[in-house]
Amino acid sequence: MSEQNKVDAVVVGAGFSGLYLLHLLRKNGFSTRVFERGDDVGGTWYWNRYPGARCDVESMQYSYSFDEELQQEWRWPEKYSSQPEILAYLQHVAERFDLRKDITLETAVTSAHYDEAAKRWDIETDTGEQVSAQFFIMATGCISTANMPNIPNIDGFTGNIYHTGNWPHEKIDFTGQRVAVIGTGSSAIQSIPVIAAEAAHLTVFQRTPHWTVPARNVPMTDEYERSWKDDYAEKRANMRGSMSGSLRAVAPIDVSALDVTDEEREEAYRERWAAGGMTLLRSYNDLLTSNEANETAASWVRQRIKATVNDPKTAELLAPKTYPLGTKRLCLDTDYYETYNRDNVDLVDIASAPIDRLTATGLETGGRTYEFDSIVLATGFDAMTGTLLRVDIQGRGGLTLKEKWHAGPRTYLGLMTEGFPNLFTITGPGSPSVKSNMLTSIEQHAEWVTDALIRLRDQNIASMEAERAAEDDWTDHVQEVADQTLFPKANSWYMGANIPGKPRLFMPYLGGVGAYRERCDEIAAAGYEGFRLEGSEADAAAAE
Ligand code: N01
Repeated sequence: MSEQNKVDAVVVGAGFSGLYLLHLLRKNGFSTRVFERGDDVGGTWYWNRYPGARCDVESMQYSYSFDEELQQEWRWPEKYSSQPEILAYLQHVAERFDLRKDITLETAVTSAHYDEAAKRWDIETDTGEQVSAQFFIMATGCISTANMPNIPNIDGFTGNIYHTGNWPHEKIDFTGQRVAVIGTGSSAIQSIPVIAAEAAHLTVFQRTPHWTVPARNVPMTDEYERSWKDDYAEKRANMRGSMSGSLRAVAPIDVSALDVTDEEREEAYRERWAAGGMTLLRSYNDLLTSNEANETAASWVRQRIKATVNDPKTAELLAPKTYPLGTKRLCLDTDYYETYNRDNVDLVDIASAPIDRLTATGLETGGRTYEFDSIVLATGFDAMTGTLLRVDIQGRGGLTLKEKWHAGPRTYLGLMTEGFPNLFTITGPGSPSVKSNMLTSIEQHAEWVTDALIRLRDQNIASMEAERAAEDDWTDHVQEVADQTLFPKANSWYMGANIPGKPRLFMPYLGGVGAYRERCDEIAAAGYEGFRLEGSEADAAAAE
């Protein structure tokens, strides 16, 4: 096997996680290869190019913090960056840190089998390449496998059909077209106003209304940029120690929503609605733990919907009623509700009558046939585990990750799983991941894993593996924390509930980014408590 094919680490994915890992591992002397299935770097921001795609975490916070010059020099044009802007940033990072030479594009890892005797991973790609690596790191993101809905005759539609998570690279021009959007999650809520402005007619098919609040995106001002850049060190430190990995525009009020007067609540919700962003969800300390408290905010938002949407029937359909505010991922929008006041936009409820089938020229539902030129599937992702389980990963004794996780993912800290030594998952299930600012969590994971690898090398340790007891305790802890909240009440992708047959359990860790980081650091400081560390077979034989 050539030197190029025998490396210290293989990383899968060249998005935010993979790029930073490559930088860190190489800097610390680990030979590393990154495989990326896209034909460029960018991960999520390479694939999700749908109209209106934009990050709903502020750019000053949704950016790398590891390089002071980079964070000072890079200029974000808007408060919330659009997909092309974020992709350009990632391409810049790849060039700036000379990362491309170790990234193999248009190449998906198809299998990774652990060789117990050699304590190494044998990895294969869809281009037939075979690589041996001591460490195998899945940096594949949490929402990277598109969910294709099982609508009958989906291949029978002869018009254009797109999935938001796998959007063509050329501009799609909907001018003059009759367009359908299926789904009303974050991707739909961002794309609907943009498509509506272009298309002759847009019909939105909604199964469940999602909660959305205004983003209030604005051009970046010099003053705002300076307020971050002048104080980045402290602000980033506060982000790392915070609950969500980001700082809120308006501070949370640390009392119950039920312990204030109606007027105070009205004032608090109004202020946060005006400020925009996720901040409304943290107005009071029990909005995500008490049904009654949550309902005060939920009914307030329903009133906003009614006040915005002219047609009462449409407004009623758009108002979520079946799950608490924020327990499916809260969406951030620009003129979402206003879009339903346009003459060329209709909303069709498919909760009461599902889509029966696609036809060659449209779709049938509720006894009616609709004709379209283009259909946009905004139907989400097989989140958190879908991409990990798509790869044939076999650990000790030939156990597959699919078998191991048949009843749901089991991890220690979301970083490792027992039976799969030297396999790390970046922002894996059981870590704060999607319940945090991904950038804060990605940097923490990449740094923790790199530190662990350095320690293993320094101490001549060949393999690291989660212990069963530690994994069981952590997996139980993740569920216990989730069960103290309202999150399990929603049929969300956090719960795996959007994918037929997927085990239903809450996958991200809700204990908070700061507390989680502390726990990871304590565990490392205690000599990787809960992990089994083993020398090589050769060392063991020599010691006998
Ligand atoms: O996917 P979703 P998404 N028939 O799963 C519907 C992140 N993100 O791509 O709710 C009919 O949220 C489904 O209906 P229901 C963010 O974390 C971030 O929008 O299951 N409908 C739902 O309405 C987000 O949460 C950003 O009843 C079907 C929709 O499709 C995550 O990605 C932007 C169906 C899917 O909504 C995923 O968001 C975009 C079927 N068979 C995304 N199957 C930003 O940073 C599914 N649906 C801004």
